[in-house]
Amino acid sequence: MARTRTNAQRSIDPAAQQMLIRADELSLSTAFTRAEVMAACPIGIGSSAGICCKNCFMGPCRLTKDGQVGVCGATVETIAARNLARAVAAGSAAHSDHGRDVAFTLLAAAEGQAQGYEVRDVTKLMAVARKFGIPTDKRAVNDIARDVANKAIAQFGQQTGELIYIKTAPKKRQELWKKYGVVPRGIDREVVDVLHRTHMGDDQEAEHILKGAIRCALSDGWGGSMIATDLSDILFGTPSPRVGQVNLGVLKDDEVNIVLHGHEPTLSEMIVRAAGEPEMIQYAESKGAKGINLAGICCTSNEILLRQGVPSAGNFLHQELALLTGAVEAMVVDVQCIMQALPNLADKFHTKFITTSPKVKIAGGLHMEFDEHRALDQAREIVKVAIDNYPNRGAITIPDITNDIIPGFSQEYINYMLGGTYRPSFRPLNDAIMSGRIRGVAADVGCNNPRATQDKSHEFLVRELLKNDVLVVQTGCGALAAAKYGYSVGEAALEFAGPGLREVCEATGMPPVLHMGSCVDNTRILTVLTQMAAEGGLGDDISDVPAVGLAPEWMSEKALAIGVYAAASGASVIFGIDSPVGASDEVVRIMTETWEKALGGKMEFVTSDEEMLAKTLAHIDAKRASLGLPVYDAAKFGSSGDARIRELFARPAVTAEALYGGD
Ligand code: SF4
Ligand code: MSK
Repeated sequence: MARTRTNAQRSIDPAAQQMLIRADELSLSTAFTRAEVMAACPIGIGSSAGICCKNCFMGPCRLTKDGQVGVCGATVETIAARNLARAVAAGSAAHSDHGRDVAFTLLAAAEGQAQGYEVRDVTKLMAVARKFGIPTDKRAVNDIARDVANKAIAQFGQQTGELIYIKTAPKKRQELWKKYGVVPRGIDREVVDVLHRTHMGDDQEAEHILKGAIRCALSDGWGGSMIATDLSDILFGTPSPRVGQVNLGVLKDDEVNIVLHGHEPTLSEMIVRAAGEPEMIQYAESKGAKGINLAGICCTSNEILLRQGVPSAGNFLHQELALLTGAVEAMVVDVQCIMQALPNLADKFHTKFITTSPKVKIAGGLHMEFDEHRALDQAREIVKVAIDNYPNRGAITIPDITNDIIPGFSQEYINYMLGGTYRPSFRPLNDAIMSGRIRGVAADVGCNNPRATQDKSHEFLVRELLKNDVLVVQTGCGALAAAKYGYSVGEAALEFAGPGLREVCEATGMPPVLHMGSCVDNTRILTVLTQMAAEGGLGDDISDVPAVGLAPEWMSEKALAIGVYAAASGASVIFGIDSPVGASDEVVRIMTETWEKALGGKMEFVTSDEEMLAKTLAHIDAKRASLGLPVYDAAKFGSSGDARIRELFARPAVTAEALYGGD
């Protein structure tokens, strides 16, 4: 297999590099090597080299020259906008369908039909019920939960009006959405609308097509994904910080290793429960193992890491690397981001590759279809398959590398952390930004992409942002990336943060990087930005807050949906890798200038990490200036807090003689 990059160019993660050496020894391919053999098609991407349309069978049409049009006459602008809109619809559909499944599980739990599930967070249930306009007074918890679930389910099929969560956005934002004509009516409707308008012979004006994409993306961010986050919190508990571990070293050489991969927390929560049962542990011991060890990959990992403390074996590009250890008895997958290469690779070892979603079957995998009505029994069956497989284990190679992470910064916890139970509030955060201790906020989120060096952009941006006193919030695989390099613990403030940010972290005890959850939990960031705007001092809309969204290593259509809803919510959004709309200057202009004028947010694609950083800081500083806040000054803060105490203690010890004289 042609090697075009060294392992250090493939990943900056030493654990990944070790496993890539192992893959070479065993002559096994991975996404890292396949990305080198399978050169990206510049026209397929939609870069400046050209663009391709496959929307009808008069084509496919490949437009590579100035002024060229497709057989139907479609222009580069139309095709670029249509391709992006279709990707946004697919991404929104995936997120939102996840939310739908969680809503049905909540309904089944409320009706006593879902084995093992119950309302674990009554406070959150009440808060969501209030948002949904559902009465709570003197009502049984399960009655309220049933109404909440039914109302959430109805959001998918709603045809007219607007989604409930739209009302939770800042007032000014709601007006902007109305004026621009992008208020989502129903979740499924907006996905269908985009698929319809982008069919051959329909919408053929770039800005208008992109309005459809915005409305669809908003139905994800302020609809399906928000339902997924809120209802998961109700069922499994609202996250709060706990110590966890990340990277391949979390796999155990003497225990049954079960790796949980995908996105939905429903079955994985039951597997966590089943694996902790004494009978299961005894059964594992009877097979010669010391116990049962669970580990996650991707966003299923984020879900069970932040609620159950289950360690993470890593982010997106670790899915194959985990199997290469030879130490995984079973990899259990649900939905999204699951590479088809996995069952073949599992076959080279003793690993059982188990698919569980009614929507996801992968040739070569063992399909054990999830049914929420008997989820706990199913979880036990899956755990048993893994245990039975332990004696079949061959040679193993587990990199001895892990890092601590403190996940679990839900919007509720951040509120509590800053103000305490007496006065939960975003005031201290707003004050810190207004004074300049914190320069602004950046969300570093999204995937890995084997076309780039794994984690390199995430690590660079997080490190440099912290140095520049920018508070970083994270979700998805970006969150797991930063944790691998030691950024997601309290101590990171002392080591990496600029002086002002460090002072705030010392005062509040928060890490300078806040892990807020999985991909659907980007909605937590929307909520936090809304609450910051409501708190006062940072304008009255999300677009006023000095904040930027970054997805430097994105690869999925879901990432595009997130980027579009964040931009439409008023954020400045910067994606790395390559631009899927680079073929059309007009579409680039619409997504930056037109969107910024209409909605206060924009979305751009930038390939250089340094440029992403420079643009982020420039945007934050520009927002500070328009709010009339003091110009950020790195030298102004940093002489209080623990740093000051350490400085004092570093002085020569004060002796009794010096204090009281010689007598
Ligand atoms: Fe070609 Fe138009 Fe058909 Fe697209 S819709 S494939 S541009 S003919
Ligand atoms: S899992 S969408 S690779 S972040 Fe959410 Fe990671 Fe991207 Fe999948």
